[in-house]
Amino acid sequence: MRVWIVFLLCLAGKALTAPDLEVGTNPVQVETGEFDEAIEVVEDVVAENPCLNHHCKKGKVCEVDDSNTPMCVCQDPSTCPTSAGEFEHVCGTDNKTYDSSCHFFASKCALEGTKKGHKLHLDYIGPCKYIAPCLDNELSEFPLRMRDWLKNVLVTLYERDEDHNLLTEKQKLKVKKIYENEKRLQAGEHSLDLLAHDFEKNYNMYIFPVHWQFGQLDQHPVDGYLSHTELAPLRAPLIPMEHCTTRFFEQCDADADKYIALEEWATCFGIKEQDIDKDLIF
Ligand SMILES: *[C@@H]1O[C@H](CO)[C@@H](O)[C@H](O)[C@H]1NC(C)=O
Ligand SMILES: [Ca+2]
Ligand SMILES: [Ca+2]
Repeated sequence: MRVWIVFLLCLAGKALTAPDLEVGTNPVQVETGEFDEAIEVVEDVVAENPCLNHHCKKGKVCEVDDSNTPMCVCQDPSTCPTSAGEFEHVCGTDNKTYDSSCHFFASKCALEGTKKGHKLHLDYIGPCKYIAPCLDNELSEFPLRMRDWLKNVLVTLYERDEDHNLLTEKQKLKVKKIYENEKRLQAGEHSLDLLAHDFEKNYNMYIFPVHWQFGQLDQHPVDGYLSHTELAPLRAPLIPMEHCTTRFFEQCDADADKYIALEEWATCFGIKEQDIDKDLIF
């Protein structure tokens, strides 16, 4: 549970820059930008080195052609920084271990245009390992823990906020209500029975946290849908710890169009249809 909180604080991004946070060392070091495969920003600035302001997406590097025009070409994996240890390894959806995410994206780039390359994604952080199948009863436990965790993360961000701007003013108002509610289940190890009971009794406290997490992930682009890439910052560190992660998010995509819509997401977390509200994402 503690590890979950640590990496969500990283997801929230700015948290790590706050010097007095006791979040401990984070073994996964996930940044929200880490999995952005799709962003390619090109700026037209005349500079001495045309590559200076030419950004390439992950797996590519800038080179100039004969006419001094910058372009993005696949990075040679051997030019990736040598990884410092196992914790930098990543496992691809091909169940192959890559030395680092740099090696992974460079290898994926080399497959660009092929069906294999299209299907290849970064699956999780750490070397590939055996992941036990997720049983039905375990699958139903997953959202219980995750919801509780999301609520606790928001409360933690709220408590530590002061002037770190971890949350916007509007978000703070929402979390304040949860934080000040005396009936709130305090953070800690709770039995699944208690978590289920609390969800029933204090259902309203869970609505905002579920929406908030969706908004944190739905960034590239902000369109009310989560792509595989947008989900990756949450999924990738979670899979090695929670073996139901993959199955959970697969079944969240109820219409199997490869995107998780807000309605699908909220339903997955047990939010009732009438409480799903895109205006709660801000
Ligand atoms: C993936 O690779 C790991 C380690 O090599 C192995 O233990 C595991 O069984 C593999 N999983 C699948 C689904 O093939
Ligand atoms: Ca999106
Ligand atoms: Ca869908």
